[in-house]
Amino acid sequence: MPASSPDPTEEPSDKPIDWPGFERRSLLKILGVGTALTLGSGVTTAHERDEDDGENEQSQLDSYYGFATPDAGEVPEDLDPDHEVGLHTELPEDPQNPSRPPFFHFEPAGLNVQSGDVVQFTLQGPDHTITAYHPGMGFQRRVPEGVPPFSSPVLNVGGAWLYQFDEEGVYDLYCGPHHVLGMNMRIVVGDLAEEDIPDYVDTFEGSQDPPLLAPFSKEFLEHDLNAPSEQNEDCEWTFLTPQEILSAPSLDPSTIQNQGSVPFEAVLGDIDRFPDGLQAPEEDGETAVPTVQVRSHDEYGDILVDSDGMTLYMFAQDPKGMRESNCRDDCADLWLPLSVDGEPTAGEDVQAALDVFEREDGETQVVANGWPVYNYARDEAPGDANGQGSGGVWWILQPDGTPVMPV
Ligand SMILES: [Cu+2]
Repeated sequence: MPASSPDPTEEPSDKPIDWPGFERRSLLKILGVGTALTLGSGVTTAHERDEDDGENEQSQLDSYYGFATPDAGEVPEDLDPDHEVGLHTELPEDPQNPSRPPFFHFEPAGLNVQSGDVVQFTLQGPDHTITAYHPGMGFQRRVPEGVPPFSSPVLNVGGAWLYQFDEEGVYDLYCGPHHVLGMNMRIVVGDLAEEDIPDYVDTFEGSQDPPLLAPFSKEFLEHDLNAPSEQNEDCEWTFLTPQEILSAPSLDPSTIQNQGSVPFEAVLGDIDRFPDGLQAPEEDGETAVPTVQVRSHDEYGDILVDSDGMTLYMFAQDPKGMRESNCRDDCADLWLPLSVDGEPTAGEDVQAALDVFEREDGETQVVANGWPVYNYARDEAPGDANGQGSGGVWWILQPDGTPVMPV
């Protein structure tokens, strides 16, 4: 083989690439990760190549596209972010029966940085972007004059996006996929005097020319998604909106400057609909009524009742302490074994030791003082003890679990 021929084992990627500011390893990594990211980061370098002489080590941070990586652990060292913001997806505790909407949010939701600072946005949940409100994006400008319509690509979980904030002023940002669900944040760049704080128009109508660039009007966001209506009258909650987030007092630019950083929780605290913030509202179940409690009966004094206050009975033909029941089938239709999920709990003044066992029919049955306990189907309300003494074998119980029998 002639010495002048190219080495066939040489990979094409070993050719020198004359793009400034990129470690070759990072560049190759990025070029290999798919269309969306290549669009973001690839255009980054192409764009910067035109404007940058290559001296600036932060030239990887394009003013339109920033710098994206699928792995936050692989952020090039020379980018050295000054701040970090998380992008979160917080589902409600029980998504099948949600007590609040899913919260898609930035953390913190408000941040004060200095001109030239680099902010790293790190994805804790999937499918987010970091995008500026800008006519170029179909919205009215909510970033300083001269700032381009910047945006990250859509990012994966664990990915990161870095952007350098140069121009002083107030930057309102949104996540593309979750914009209409109120995924917004505000970054204040610099120490702004009161008169330098812009008063952004409180709409999200975007450019009116052409009107098609108004995808989400104030009316749509405030009314159709949020206002109580016939469609959502049964809902216990409606989604957050950009208005609610960005007009929250805790995201006032001077508040952000005073505090440096404002957590999402504080923003939620400003929104009346979510007084519990990120916490799920307290369920009644958390102060659950005990399985067995003591109730005062007019005739018999203190007796054991269930969590609804209904009288409990023991069956004299059950073997005490054997964790088994001799009341089956028809008997169990009239004398209802008290069942429980998990362990039975005792109310105040209950002295009987409680236990639970599995019946032959597979149900659980609570035991008090060694006696399996039952409700009586012909008791209708708390205080009824219609089964007392029935057949000479059914007896109500004292707080210590001793049967109440005639002397
Ligand atoms: Cu998002």
